[in-house]
Formats: sequence, C-alpha cells, structure tokens
Amino acid sequence: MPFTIDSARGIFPGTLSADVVPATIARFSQLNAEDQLALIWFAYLEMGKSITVAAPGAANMQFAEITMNEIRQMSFQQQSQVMCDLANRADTPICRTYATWSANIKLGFWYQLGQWMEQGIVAPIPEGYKLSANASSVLQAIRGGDPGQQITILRNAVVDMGYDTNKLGGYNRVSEPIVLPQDVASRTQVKIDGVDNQTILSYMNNLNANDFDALIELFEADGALQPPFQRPIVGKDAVYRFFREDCQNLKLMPEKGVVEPAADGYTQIKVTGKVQTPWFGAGVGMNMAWRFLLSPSNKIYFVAIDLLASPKELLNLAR
Ligand code: ECH
Ligand code: GLY
Ligand code: GLY
Repeated sequence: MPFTIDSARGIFPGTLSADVVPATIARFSQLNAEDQLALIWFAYLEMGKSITVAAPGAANMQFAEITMNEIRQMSFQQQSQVMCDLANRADTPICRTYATWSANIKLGFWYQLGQWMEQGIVAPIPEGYKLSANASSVLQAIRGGDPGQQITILRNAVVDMGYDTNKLGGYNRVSEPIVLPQDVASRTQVKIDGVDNQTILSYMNNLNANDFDALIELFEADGALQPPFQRPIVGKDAVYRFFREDCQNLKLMPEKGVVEPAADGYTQIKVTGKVQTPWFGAGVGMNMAWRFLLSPSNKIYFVAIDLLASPKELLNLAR
C-alpha cells in the first residue's frame, strides 16, 4: 500500500484553509465563561443583521425538549449557572446530556435559548455587559472572517461546550431523525469543470440527495473522511454514522477540479466550490475544497474537506 491515512492527509499541500477558525477558537477557549457567552451573544446579534438563521424543525429538537423545558422553569440565576456550566464544560447532569447531542441538536438548543433570552424567558446577558480586552479582541477576529468562517467559529464554539465525551464512558448518541433520501427522479446532478470521474460526481450527488447508503458504498472499507478542522474519521462504519448524524440537507456546489495520477494506480483529485448548510441556506456559501485520494478500484480511500482561507483559493488547483 503506497498510502496511509496519515500520508493521504498531505495531498495537495498548497491548499490554504481558514486558519482564522482554529486560531480564534483557541483564543476563545481561554476566556472565562461570562465573556464567552456575552461574546457569542454579540457576534450572533451582529451576524443576524446580514444573515438569517433557520429555526430547527420541532421534530429535530424532540430529544432536547426535556432539557430545554427544565431550563425554562429555572430562575434567572439558575439559568445563568447552566449556561456558564456548559461553557466551562463542567460535570453536571445537563452538561452530560448536552455532550450526547449531535452538533445540530446543540445548535438548535442554543437557538431556542437565544429566542427565550430575547423574549425574557431565559436570563439575558446583563445589560451593559462589558467584554474584557481579550474578549473584544476575539470578537474583532471573528468580524474579520467571511460569513462562512464566522458561522464555523460559532458552530465549533457550541460543539465544544458541555462535558467532555471522552470522560462519559458508554453513552447513547442523540441526533436528528433521519430523513428519507430524495427520490431519484428529482435529484440534481452536479457538473465539475475538469472532473468527470464518476465516483466524485456520485459523492456529490448522493450527499446532496441524503442518500447515505449509496454514498458509503463509494468508500473503501478502511477509507476515511476528514471534516474541516478535525481528525479523520476512519472506517466505513464510522464514516456512515457521521453522514447520518451530521450531514443531512447539505448543499454541495462544486465548481472546478483537477485529476492527477498518484503512486501505484491511485488517483488524487482536488475539487473546489461552495457548500450551504441548512441553517443558513443560500444566505451563506462557504468556500470549500475536497481533496480526494481514490484507490486503484476507484473507491474513496481518503477525502479531506477544507474551509478555504479566501475566495481566491477556489482557483488554486495546483498541487
Ligand atoms: C447565544 C448566546 C449564548 C451562547 C450561545 C448563543 C447561541 C448561538 C447560536 C449559534 C448558531 C450557529 C449556527 C451555526 C451553523 C454553522 C454550520 C456550519 C456548517 C458547515 C458544514 C459543512 C459541511 C461539510 C461537509 C462536506 C462533505 O463533503 C462531507 C461532510 C461535511 C446567542 C444564545 C451559544 C444559536 C447555526 C458551519 C462545511 C461538504 C464534512 C459535513
Ligand atoms: N435548521 C437546520 C437544521 O436543523 O439542521
Ligand atoms: N464543519 C463540518 C462538520 O463537521 O460538519
């Protein structure tokens, strides 16, 4: 075997990803809980002036409802404590429950708390709250990102909250109900300038159609997928689970790409284009790259998905 997952991660090394995301998250995580919550509140309010977030469907939030209603019944002081506990990743029953939720359920939970804060049902950020100098500078860094980078920073901040799953032991993961794949007749077919490889086209089309059963068959048994700013998810079972739990209703809009032979009959393919999340729809087009390594049998051995540093990177197909 000419490649390992680790060496595959290095294909197309000239790809510039949005370093502002991990850099800002690292600084954010150094702030105290009050500052973290207030900073997100301010960032969320500012972003809301230009982009609209979609409410999660009720069916998608059914598993978080008990916890949300529990918080709704609390005093303002208790509510503030819960929110600080989440930011502090404390060991409390709510932080443990939160840790079992998929990214979208965590986001939906905060979406609801945000609504309740506006309506006076949940403790607001204290009026006139003044961010520390460090927090202001982190907020400034967020402002410097493009919208796709900003929503990724917010998402990652929310995903990191709650108790550490590694300390949970065995637990049941809680995610949104699975939607049916789109019926075949109404599916759109992507076109990628420079790429006619059927595995790549099927990857995009199946993901767009929520057809995860067909999608996973494009992967090698020991294949891997690396989401933006994360370690690779390795093996068909784990990748399949990730698709079903975290990848519903995405819209991939690949634009162009390049196909090159690699060692021992492998093929490396880089594609760039836009991706929309169901949370913001056409309101935010994230500039993305996919770096694929296909095996000699034309199956996906590795794919990295990168959030790009700038729109200029959409044109960078060099290796
Ligand atoms: C308030 C104050 C107190 C603290 C908090 C608050 C609430 C904050 C809220 C924030 C909501 C943020 C949201 C962010 C959503 C971001 C979504 C993103 C999605 C990116 C997806 C991508 C997918 C890429 C992929 C591709 C593949 O080919 C394979 C799969 C995969 C204000 C109350 C916290 C409410 C809603 C960034 C890029 C293309 C890798 C998935
Ligand atoms: N509102 C988007 C989602 O729940 O995924
Ligand atoms: N930010 C991409 C994902 O992990 O869903």
